[in-house]
Amino acid sequence: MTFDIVTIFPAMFEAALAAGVVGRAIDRRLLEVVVHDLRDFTTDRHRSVDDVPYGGGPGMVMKPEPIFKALDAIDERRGTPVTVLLMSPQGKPFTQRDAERLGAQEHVALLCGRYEGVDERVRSRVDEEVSIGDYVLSGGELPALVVLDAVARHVPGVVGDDQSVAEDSFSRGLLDFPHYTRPAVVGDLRVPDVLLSGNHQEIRRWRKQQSVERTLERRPDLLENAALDDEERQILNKIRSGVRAGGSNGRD
Ligand code: 4HQ
Repeated sequence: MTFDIVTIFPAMFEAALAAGVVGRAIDRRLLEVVVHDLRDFTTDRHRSVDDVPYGGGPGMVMKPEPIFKALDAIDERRGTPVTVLLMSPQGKPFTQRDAERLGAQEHVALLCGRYEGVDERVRSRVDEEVSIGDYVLSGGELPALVVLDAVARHVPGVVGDDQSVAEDSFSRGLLDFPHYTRPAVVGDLRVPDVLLSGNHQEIRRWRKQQSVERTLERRPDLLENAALDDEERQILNKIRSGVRAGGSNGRD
């Protein structure tokens, strides 16, 4: 899969793309990521990427022609259709579903705006406008890295165990269960006995219980569309009817 990123701050991508799962996938040629400096597509002496807004008002707007030229160069390089995403707080909230869907595309381009945003006519070349959340950032670069990371994880081979990616609790609409590692006791904080019991049936059941309880407590909205298995459904029904599972003290 290929990603083309259009930005006025290419340096923001260097460390982020070299590290971890994504960095390794690039080394292994499972992903190709090209970062395009928008100023390379300007034609004026000052390499201007922004201008004053028509109609007046504060701030600056990103000029359309450098962006169109960058997208033309990307189309030319890729040869086959490129899905163009614009990072914007006005976009549709980006979800795990979107990450899964976009992971099946061959070529994705990510447009990163700065200032007050891009000239509205840029949207004629955009397939999807996506928001990573309801807060205002200084530019689309961090959102582009978020989207790239979440999408790349769905490209076969990028994450070691693609079974675990497909069955990731979040993909099914549940929050993750609590994790512990050694030592078993730190100060007065103990690892739950069940995890030390070696009873794998009980451990599986406890983790499901924790996932369902946490989701109900912290993100009940997720349960509307969750793909629960029979056991999880049963746990949820039990909690909702006021029955506590053995061992749980209801504190979390
Ligand atoms: N921005 N999700 C403003 C965001 C944003 C978000 C990107 C700031 C675009 C012009 N993008 N620029 N939240 O806040 O995607």
